[in-house]
Amino acid sequence: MLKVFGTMAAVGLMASTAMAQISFTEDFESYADTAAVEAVWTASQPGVIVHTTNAGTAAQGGDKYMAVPVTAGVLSRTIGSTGFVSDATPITLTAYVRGASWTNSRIGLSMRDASLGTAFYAHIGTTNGTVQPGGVATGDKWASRIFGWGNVPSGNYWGYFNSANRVTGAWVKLELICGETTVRAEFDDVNTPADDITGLTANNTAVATCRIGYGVSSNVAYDIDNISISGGAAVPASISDWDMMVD
Ligand SMILES: [Ca+2]
Ligand SMILES: [Ca+2]
Repeated sequence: MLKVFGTMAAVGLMASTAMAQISFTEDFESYADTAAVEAVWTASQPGVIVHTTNAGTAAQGGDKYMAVPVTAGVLSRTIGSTGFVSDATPITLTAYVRGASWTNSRIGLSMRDASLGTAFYAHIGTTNGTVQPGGVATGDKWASRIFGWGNVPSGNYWGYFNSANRVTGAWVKLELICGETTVRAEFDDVNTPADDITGLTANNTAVATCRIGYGVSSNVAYDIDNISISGGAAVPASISDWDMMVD
């Protein structure tokens, strides 16, 4: 059912050039159970990340979500369209997460290239690191990670949301607004400029997939819902064409 909706949305996009290149949302409301989710999403460990109904948690948009246990398993899928990040048309990556407790462990959501991240990805959630750039202890901050932009600090950059400490027992909104030269992190729709990543240069890889989880062992159980990836510029006819445009 969700796939049908996505097709209809794509038709709508084609009718309006002003709309975003990518318009992917997933609230898990249309699925009956975990097996139905896994007919759309690819589970590395089937049955482990569980479709969950818990009426009364609708504050973030619905009462169905995915419960992610302590696991190395992931759910991944294509997002139905592809696009490039640019400063004029950034791609916004959004997830709501909830956990009873948090530790420094790799969890969350990422948007990735067609091969699920070998050349490019952006991620929000938490990380197993304990020190942020500049040597400041992360304490209990949310984390972002970007990989594949030009001029990425250290080639593979972990950022931290400075605006708030991790929250337990409540849904929170994590957002990464990804342009060519600046990636902006927002917590519950509040932007703190200090945690933005600046000075980047163009990437040459299109966003085409997304993934829940990190594929490495995690010691945190959490819930995730209301995923969104939107924005982006049209993908050029070929990467070579794109190189000619930006050089
Ligand atoms: Ca939901
Ligand atoms: Ca920020």
